[in-house]
Amino acid sequence: MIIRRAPDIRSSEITPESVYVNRRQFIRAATAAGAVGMALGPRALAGEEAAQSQEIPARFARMTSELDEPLNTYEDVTTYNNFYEFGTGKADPSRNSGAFRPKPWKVRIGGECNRPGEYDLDDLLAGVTLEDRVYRLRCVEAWSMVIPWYGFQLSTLIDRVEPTGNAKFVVFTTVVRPEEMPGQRAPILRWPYIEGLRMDEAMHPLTLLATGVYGMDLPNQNGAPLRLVVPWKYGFKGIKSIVSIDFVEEMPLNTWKQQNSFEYGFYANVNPNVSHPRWSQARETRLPGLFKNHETLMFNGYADQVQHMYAGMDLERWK
Ligand SMILES: Nc1nc2c(c(=O)[nH]1)N[C@H]1C(S)=C(S)[C@@H](COP(=O)(O)O)O[C@H]1N2
Ligand SMILES: [Mo]
Repeated sequence: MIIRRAPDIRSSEITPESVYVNRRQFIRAATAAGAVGMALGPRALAGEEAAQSQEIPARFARMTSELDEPLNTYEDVTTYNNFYEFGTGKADPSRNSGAFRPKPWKVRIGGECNRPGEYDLDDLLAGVTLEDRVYRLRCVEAWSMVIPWYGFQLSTLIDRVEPTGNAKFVVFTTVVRPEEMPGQRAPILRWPYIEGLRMDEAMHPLTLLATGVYGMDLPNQNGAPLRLVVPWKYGFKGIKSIVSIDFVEEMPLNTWKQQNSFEYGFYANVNPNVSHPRWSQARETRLPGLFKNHETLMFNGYADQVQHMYAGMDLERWK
């Protein structure tokens, strides 16, 4: 697979000018180390009009990553995407997702839990404190970014719906709307896209449900209105536009394992020592950049926080 930058699109063509200008101011300012993970209080999802005029909040002028690695720009994060429901090219999701309607939105919660049901996203978010979380995103294709997500811990939602003792895994499903998602009109993958986590992974404090990026609502191409972020796993675990969450006893068959079981299995933890069948995972291309300009870290740099969950597992076999 050839990894390259998105085609050269002028920023002014793809973002409202206010965002573009702010972003440039932000780039100039965002060099010093700053606060991460600050709680910001509940924030209602903006209406359609507001979404179009969203501006990068001023706090990002002070905020860089705790990792001492600069944040990728809003433009990077929103124009270089994998979201096959909108096409397989990196620019397809930003170009082809304009007709997608992420509001209103319902999430069905089911399986082994005491409070199953179909919830309005607004009700699920009521009383939840959204916060900024800066994480590295490492795609299995060996490119990476540093992204300031906006969201809340998945554990908060799981606690509310009270899984039973039989719940061993959580399964997430992406919406199916071929009318709004042109990629779904072709059998690129077997729709819907499905992902899963083991219960302890799902409850881990690093595991996020994101509703936004750069403090603003998620653009459609990034998985509006609700997507998963699991920073120590390859990006494909971060399922987008989630419509259902189910608690189950058996390990689910996630989309990429079903598609290419010889490549990665269920876990897909970032591991520089285990190569993809067609390329090494030892290094990565931190965008925007060329070639493999960055060393890939075990568990994407989160080993001290997550490796205990895999103690005793053969990471070569359980990849
Ligand atoms: N439903 C769905 N979720 C998805 C994908 C997809 O094609 N469909 N692509 C995955 C992959 S491979 C990556 S790297 C991340 C990219 O997230 P981003 O576009 O917000 O950077 O989304 C993941 N989630
Ligand atoms: Mo990916």
